[in-house]
Amino acid sequence: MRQHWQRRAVLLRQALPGIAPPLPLDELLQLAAEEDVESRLISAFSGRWRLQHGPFEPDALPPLTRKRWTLLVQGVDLHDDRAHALLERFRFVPDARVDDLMISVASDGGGVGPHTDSYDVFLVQVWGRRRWRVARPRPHALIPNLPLKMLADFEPEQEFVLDPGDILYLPPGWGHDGIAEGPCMTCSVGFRAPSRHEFLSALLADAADAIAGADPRFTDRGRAAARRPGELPADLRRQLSAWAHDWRPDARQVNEFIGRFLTEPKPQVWFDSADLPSPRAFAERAGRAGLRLDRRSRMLYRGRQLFINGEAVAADAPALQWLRTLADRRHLTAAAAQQALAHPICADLLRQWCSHGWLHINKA
Ligand SMILES: [Mn+2]
Repeated sequence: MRQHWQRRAVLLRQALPGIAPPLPLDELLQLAAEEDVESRLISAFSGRWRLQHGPFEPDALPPLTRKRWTLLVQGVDLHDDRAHALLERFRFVPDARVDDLMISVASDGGGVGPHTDSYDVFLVQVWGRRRWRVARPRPHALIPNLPLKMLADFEPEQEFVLDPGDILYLPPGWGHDGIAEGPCMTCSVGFRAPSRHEFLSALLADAADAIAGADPRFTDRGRAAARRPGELPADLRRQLSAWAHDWRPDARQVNEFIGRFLTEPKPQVWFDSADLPSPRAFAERAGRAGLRLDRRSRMLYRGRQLFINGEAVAADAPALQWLRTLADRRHLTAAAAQQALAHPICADLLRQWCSHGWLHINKA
């Protein structure tokens, strides 16, 4: 991390020896047929680039024996525990920076063309071989009139052929072009890095909701009759300017918003809620089997603050200890769950989260 992260491309030969696709090809294709799964088909049949958006029925896809196409399935970790388990191997990067696992399957010669991305990526080869050509960041021109952003002037500096188990790391902005050598599957571990615009638009929208309560309105009792009706009144400008300049979120509000913002589930995420179990039944079952976070749950903490799926949570010190453990390990063993449930606040939160579908009792 210290030497390479966000600095340079690195090839990690056999970083995951013996790795297999996290889910078999037919199951990946089934996911691509689902409405709530984001998928794209990119083909370059007879040299013509084409982009299509899913869902795709499996028999609507070209056969793997036909050259030069690739199917990209986004956010597979949200839909499949095995894909989520692969993403979890990258927790040497903080959860707040991890985004998703994309899986691409390609026929011989398939790829998306030379391009750059705004985020770091680990490209994990899980089946077959792929040839990657990469180049350091520099200003690029794009090929006009294509459905994809493709570099017009890509000049590769390094070239690697990845076998299953090999990983290529690329920092943001590096030019790269991956071409399948025979049918292959690649998992892309993607990261998130908020931009100032993204963060401030969300913060300002949140702040706007927060100040909706007591809402003073401009008044101008006793105003003289207007002689120049087109002129912007000075008192109106002064009042609006004062509202703009006097508004400032305090540190507590900003810190709380940061935690909610960074744990906000993706728009397509749905949790399956269930009835709230009785405290006794819950304690008994969770204490026997242990607890695990749902793969879609995002949970972070900072000091005494705790956030889960876009909500800030208040907890006392003994509860916090176990909730932080849950955030770090994403599960509590039966023994740990028993101790956690001994704290009333902790027990109540965990029970609520189970009924929201954010947390599950392990299968005994
Ligand atoms: Mn890319």
